[in-house]
Amino acid sequence: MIRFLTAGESHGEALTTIIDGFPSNLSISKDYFDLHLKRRQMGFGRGARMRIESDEVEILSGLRGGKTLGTPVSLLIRNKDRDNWKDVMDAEALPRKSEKVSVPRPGHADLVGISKYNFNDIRNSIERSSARETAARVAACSLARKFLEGFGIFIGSFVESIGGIYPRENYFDELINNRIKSNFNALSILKKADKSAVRVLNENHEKRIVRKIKQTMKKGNTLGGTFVVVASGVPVGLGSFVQYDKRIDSDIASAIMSINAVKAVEIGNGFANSKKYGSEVHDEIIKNGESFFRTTNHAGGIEGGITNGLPLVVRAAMKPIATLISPIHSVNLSTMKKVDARHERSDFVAVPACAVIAESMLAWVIAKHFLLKFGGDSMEETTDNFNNYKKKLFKRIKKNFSK
Ligand code: EPS
Repeated sequence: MIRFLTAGESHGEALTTIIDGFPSNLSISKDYFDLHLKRRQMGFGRGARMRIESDEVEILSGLRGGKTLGTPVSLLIRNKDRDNWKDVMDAEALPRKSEKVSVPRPGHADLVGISKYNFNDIRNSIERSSARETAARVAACSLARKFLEGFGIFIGSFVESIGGIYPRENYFDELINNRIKSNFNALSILKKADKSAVRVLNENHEKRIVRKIKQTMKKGNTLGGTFVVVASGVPVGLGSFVQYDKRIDSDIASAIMSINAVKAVEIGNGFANSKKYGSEVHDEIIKNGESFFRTTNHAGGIEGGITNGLPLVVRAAMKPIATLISPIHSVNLSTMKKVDARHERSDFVAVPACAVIAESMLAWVIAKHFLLKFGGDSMEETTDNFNNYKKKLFKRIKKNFSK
């Protein structure tokens, strides 16, 4: 079973992660980790922090000569902004008195954090609840992503809407309803989206969104949005219906919902399907040479908690950033009087980054289930297990049901 933990405060020394359980002999380079860290930092509408940071990993353990050893991989990402926060964030010296934060921002973890952990300074909540932590996740999940690529499994994403601005073309519907080509590769979506300042799939849509973000920034407000994550090349049989916690769909929902500010996750055409007839919703089964195929993918690639060989299609919604320059009301905890919520430097929009983080989390979940089914101690053993299954799958079904 693979697992990872992250550690680190937003303005502390660094973020770290320990990743455990990957087989030996998986090739990966520092450049690969850094590429996805860079992709996470993209997107028009981010705050000044993204001009300070240029995230890269320092590989501390678990690799030798560019290959995994099967031992825990540990990675470190330094916070460049740390130099500006030395007095406030020192691990030992007490922060200056004036730095104490006492006005919680509605929608952030400020009030719930100080309530739960019995803090006398909201900064103690802000630091770890910050989405800065997701840089460590993207680094950890890059190992999963690289692992999957070796088996022809690719993951991409695009932003579908920001601030309620959708494209004229319904790309999500195209993925779900139109004939999916068996050689469909999610990397083409990733590459197209990465060319856009807001990770959308067409220029006109990008212009409309950028205009809206600019207007929103002028007003001191923030925006959320929706994005779609796709995984192609996923084999039949990952996940299970035998227990609630073995279903891959529940793992995906949990992993993506765990990303800061994500408030809804939908697999396939989840919400729209609920309004239709069963005959309009379920994806007909067609024999296609030595395999089965579907011409639609309303189920988003999962039936009964198990992958069905079609691309995984997941849509999620991110709420607007909680830190507002033109604030709404809150309470000053020092005076208990009504005040404007405090503003501190933040992003105006982070939906493009959120989509990249969701790609990473999806990679993690797929890799987890892949290794549960095919995992060996080395990449070679894992590959043999996978190839053997793939080669025999259709033949076994045929044999089992032949009279
Ligand atoms: C964040 C607030 C901002 C964001 C940060 C998440 O940071 P700061 O308070 O330093 O301006 O930029 O995101 C990142 C630093 C990052 O790497 O994604 C928050 O409150 O969640």
